[in-house]
Amino acid sequence: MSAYHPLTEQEAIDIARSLSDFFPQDAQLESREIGDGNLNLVFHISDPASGKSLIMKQALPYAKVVGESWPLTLDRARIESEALITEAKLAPGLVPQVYHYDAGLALTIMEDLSDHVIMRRGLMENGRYPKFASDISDFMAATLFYTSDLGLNQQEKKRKVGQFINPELCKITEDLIFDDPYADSPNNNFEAAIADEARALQTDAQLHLEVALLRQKFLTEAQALLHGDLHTGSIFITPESTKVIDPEFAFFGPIGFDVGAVIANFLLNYAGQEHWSEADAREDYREYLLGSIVDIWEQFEQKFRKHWNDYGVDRLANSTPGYQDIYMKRLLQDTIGFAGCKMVRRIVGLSHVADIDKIPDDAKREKAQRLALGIGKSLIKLNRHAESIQELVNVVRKGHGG
Ligand code: SR1
Ligand code: MG
Repeated sequence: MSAYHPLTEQEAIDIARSLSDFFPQDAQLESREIGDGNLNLVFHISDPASGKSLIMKQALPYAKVVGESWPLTLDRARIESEALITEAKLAPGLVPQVYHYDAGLALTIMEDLSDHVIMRRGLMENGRYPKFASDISDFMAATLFYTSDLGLNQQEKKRKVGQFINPELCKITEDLIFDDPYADSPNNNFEAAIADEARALQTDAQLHLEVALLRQKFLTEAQALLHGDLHTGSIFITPESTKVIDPEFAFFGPIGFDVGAVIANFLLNYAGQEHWSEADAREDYREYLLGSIVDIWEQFEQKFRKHWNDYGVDRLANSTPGYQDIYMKRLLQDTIGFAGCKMVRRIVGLSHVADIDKIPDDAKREKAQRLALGIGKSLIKLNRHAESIQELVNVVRKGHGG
């Protein structure tokens, strides 16, 4: 096992060469550090002659987005590589292939997906992805069902809960999503133009009650192995293919947290469509996004129920009339609540999304931020009362006077 130190581009090449048979012996390898996320180094290693390439992702011992003052466990690299291997078994073809994991260097070597684009970027360019709802619902239904007590032997599941204990990464979520936005926290980051809205979040007792209840679920409900950070920056996409990346936040938590993450990031992009000047084009794309959200939820629900009906392992859950319907309704409610929390944090919390931050016009950006906050708050307040995904759609339409 190698001793930990952050790699240079040249060292990444040396490691790539030592991988037996991946590159031709005499390859002239090129290396570029391309990491633009919040936490890690990412090296792209390629051989222009053979066209072969791979990705090396190395955890840093601190959060890159803040600096060395925020130390962070290297164990997240193990969690990520083990989650990717689990997900590849349950949802084949929907995650990058892991070639090698080096625990000492906190380094995962995996398939290069440069022929795909990061979905956040794709949606910002108003791309449409006809296979996405089907692919992401396949991914979520399989990974979440077969790691829950419904689809996995319960003794085995408890051992897996131990394997994926991830306290430091969970704390980031507990603070940045479920606490800071509702307090006068130094971690918060919002524009002066929406200071009134940001301050109002700190005194909204009805909102605080719902967020506290959702936070309790995140803290205590080991329902299934989550991806844990399933936003559109964690998805590589083409119109024909979907690959889910970056499960370093994986742990056993409430299923709605993953489903809500996907929906929240579609809605953040929805709010970001303020950048258009032609109303027809803007509303047309928004309809595409809303239609996708409904498809994602409906396909997820239908596939999760099918896994359950065909392969459920829990006798009482399988055979008790009404149980499955109550379970699925709670998943929908959790999904809506967590989606709302994830929208709010991206507007007033530490880490934002480009869909909104990159709108150059100040007034349009402010309008998008207020829209996202309004939708997020309404979803949080709706969550425990929701009966159908249509209620989420109604909240969104109402949010901008539709
Ligand atoms: C300090 S890390 C900030 C955010 O980046 C990740 O993608 C997670 O969403 C985390 O909350
Ligand atoms: Mg990430």
